[in-house]
Amino acid sequence: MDRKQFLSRSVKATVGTLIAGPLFATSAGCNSAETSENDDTGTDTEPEAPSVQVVLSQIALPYAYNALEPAIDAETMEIHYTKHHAGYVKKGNDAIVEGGVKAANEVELMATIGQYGAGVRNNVGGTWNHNMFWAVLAPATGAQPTGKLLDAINGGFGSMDAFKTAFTEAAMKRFGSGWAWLVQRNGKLEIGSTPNQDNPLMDVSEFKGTPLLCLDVWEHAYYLHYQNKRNEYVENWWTIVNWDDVAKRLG
Ligand code: MN3
Repeated sequence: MDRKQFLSRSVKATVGTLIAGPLFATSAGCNSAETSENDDTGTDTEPEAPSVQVVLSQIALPYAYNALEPAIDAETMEIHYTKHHAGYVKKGNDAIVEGGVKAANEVELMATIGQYGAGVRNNVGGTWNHNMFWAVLAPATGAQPTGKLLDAINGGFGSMDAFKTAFTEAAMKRFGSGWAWLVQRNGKLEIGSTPNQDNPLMDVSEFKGTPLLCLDVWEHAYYLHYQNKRNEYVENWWTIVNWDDVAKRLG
């Protein structure tokens, strides 16, 4: 097909993708030019399958920077959200373009992330993990898990206290930077941790499952207020877990 036809098809494919998937911003992939060169029958009018590329975005913080005090101080929250997290989003989008990533959304990308470089893995993970982290936190209310979530925790770990002990241990034992996770896998709850910005949705992760709760144990998440005392950070963090959000993630 000639260039004019190609451009026309690309625009149609892009519009179709945007209508079909409003939750994810998309753009036509550059590779379709190469695959289209030998496809000039001149008779087909169907648009080619859209070649989509995920665009990362940062969720709006669902509360004020100081809303999680005293567990997490406002300055830490602001730097964490506007510098660290925003940085992963920007670098992730750059890495996606440079790496020629082809995936319709972040979850699909993480399932195939092993085929891309460290820039994609670290920054896509950093984007997704923090978006989840903000969502599973909320100003302290004293609320505790109830209903189906509480049953699952009791069934998986024996008691709420035993669950918190095991999760805290995973957070404390993660050497260096990383994340602690509660996941659901094959109908069961499991606790584990991942290094750097890996997560349990990644094909390269040794610990896999559907994330229900996550805890950032990078020093940037707590060092300003807690310095080296990760244990105090984790202990206070329990007071700001948004159990309603965690319960919604339970399958
Ligand atoms: Mn972080």
